[in-house]
Amino acid sequence: MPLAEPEAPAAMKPWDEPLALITPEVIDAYRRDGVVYLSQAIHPEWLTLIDYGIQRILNSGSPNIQTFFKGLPGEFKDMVRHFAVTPEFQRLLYDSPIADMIARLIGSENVWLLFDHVFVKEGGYCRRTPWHQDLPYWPVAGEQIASMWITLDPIPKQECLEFVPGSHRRTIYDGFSPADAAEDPTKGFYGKELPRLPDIEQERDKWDIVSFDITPGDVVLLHPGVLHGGGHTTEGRRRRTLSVRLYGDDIVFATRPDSRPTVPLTPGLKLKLKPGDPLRSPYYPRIRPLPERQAAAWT
Ligand SMILES: O=C(O)CCC(=O)C(=O)O
Repeated sequence: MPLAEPEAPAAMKPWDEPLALITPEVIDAYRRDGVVYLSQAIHPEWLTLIDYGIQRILNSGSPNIQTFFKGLPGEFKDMVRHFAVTPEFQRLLYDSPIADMIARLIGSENVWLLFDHVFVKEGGYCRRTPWHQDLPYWPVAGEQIASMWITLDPIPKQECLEFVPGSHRRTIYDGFSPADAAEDPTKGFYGKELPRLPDIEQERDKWDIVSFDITPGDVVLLHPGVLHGGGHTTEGRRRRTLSVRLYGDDIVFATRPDSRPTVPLTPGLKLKLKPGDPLRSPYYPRIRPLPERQAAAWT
């Protein structure tokens, strides 16, 4: 009987050597622009895990599932901080190369999870995620921080998250107010202490806006100070996205205006930390170096 031809080795993909993607050029671009796109950086196995995690959260009745534009055409779901109750996200963060990639990007040996954030746009047309920066919502200051934006579905650049490169080094504006965003996407989250967001969508030609065609496995790394907003999805399209927000050694606790709590809620945190303290709290689990009990689980 003739012997079967040996199978040709599968071609290498960027996700086979994910740390090699974080080149000095990528690190420089991140510092300069606050946004970097990486093609085919995350292995499909990790995408499957994210999918299972998102399904678990959607089925859970969690109080941390919010509906943006609730009751209006184009509403969509936003879910924050499910790491502690989502074993899939624990495996993802502890075992995948995501934290190592961000550690290299931000230049920190230690890495903590600020929170996981899921956006699900499905069931037909879903509205834009309003333009904003993440920084005003978060009680943090420092440089060593990044989110990895991972979308499970193929999407064209006009439906992707959009960015204004370099805006993380300019004004930090107030956030938008989710409850008022349908009427006025620039109405302030806090109100008066921070400058009001510009209406980027109404004057797009005045802004340098970038976005990317996404094939599953592609990711975008974004700085929380960069202006960004998500394109609306069209009929028949589905967009399931996980943003993981990780930070390193130089990130400290910082206060925000008292008029509203920061996002996601961290009751008690400001009684324990004062401005300038390293951001250490059970709200923010250590991811790297791998905690001992996680390493032991592999023995
Ligand atoms: O995916 C989106 O529409 C919003 C994502 C976002 O704002 C973020 O990851 O910070």
